[in-house]
Amino acid sequence: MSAPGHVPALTLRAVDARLVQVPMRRPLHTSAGRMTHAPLALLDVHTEQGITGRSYLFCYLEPVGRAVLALTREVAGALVGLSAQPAALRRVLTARYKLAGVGGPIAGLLAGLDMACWDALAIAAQLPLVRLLGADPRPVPAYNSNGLGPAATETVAAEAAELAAEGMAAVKLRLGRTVPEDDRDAVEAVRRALPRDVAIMADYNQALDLPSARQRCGQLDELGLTWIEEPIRHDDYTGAAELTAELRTPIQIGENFAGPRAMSTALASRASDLVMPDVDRIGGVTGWLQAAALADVAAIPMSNHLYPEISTHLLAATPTAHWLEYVDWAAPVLREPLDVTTGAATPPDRPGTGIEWDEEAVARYRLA
Ligand code: SMN
Ligand code: MG
Repeated sequence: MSAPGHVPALTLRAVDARLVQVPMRRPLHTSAGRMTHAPLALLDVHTEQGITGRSYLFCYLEPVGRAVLALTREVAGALVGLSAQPAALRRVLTARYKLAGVGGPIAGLLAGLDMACWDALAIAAQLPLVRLLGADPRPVPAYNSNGLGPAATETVAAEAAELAAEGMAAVKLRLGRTVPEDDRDAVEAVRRALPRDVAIMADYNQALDLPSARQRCGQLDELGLTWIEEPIRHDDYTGAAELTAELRTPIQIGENFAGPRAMSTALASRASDLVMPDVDRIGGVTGWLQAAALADVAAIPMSNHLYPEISTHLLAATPTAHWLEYVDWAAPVLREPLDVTTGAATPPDRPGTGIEWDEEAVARYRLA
């Protein structure tokens, strides 16, 4: 083995993809639908140097997971013998998919391979990813984003109290009930059910049009929410900018930024007070670093969307890091799930991202 910090050149030997469907401990219920299982595509990038990098992609729907698998298996042969440096691989893949367009599952595949290659590089350097990125591990406050769908007020208040008792510094409620006052009641009930120092975020998942967003977000504006997320369609930056200017409560968007350019456009439109890119949709570790630079230049606090395991490394290396979104969906297939019981997440002191599969669990939940 070479000395820690020395990164040998890595060459791709094989790329494997598997699809698992993991039951969620608390189903995800949003204004856009209900999910009880998380379809995860697990990627393993093997190198000639004997190092394997790993990542997973949250695929939302089983058929999307199957599409990622088909794409990965189709391209795998062509990748053998190529450089595993993320920038080199990205050049090859963006050329290959230029006509098809790098979006949807193809963009996911590129991001997943980017994450796995960064993992392999960090393992080769015998450093946690955060250190390879030039930062020190540091705790970032974490909010519990499991559960808390738009259910009855008492149900939501009781679930919020349970989640807060797991040690988290904040929880996120999903809003978008038919009757606006029901959303407001839910926020107020959760506020009463939680200790003062536990923060509350709220997410509409794009449920509203601009006039109703004005009215409904206005009704919540005095309740001390940490942010209101995606009140309107994700790509209406002009409408979001109006809400951002009008409301006291910070507006949060970003899980749907398809790459750093989309985020740059949103920032130029002053669409939000806060951003929360998703490491898959923003373009892997490489896309995240570009997004982090944009957020730093614009002085905008930046959180993550999903993928808490790798995001804890990325946020520790993000100048304007804000909150870590924690969901436990991948935990059942991981050998060492992320520890967030202190209300904050610190990157684990292991080489790479720390993602390793619990193969018994993978076999149990495997679909393809
Ligand atoms: C969300 C939506 C869909 C899947 C996972 C999570 C939500 C969030 O918008 O921000 O957590
Ligand atoms: Mg959201």
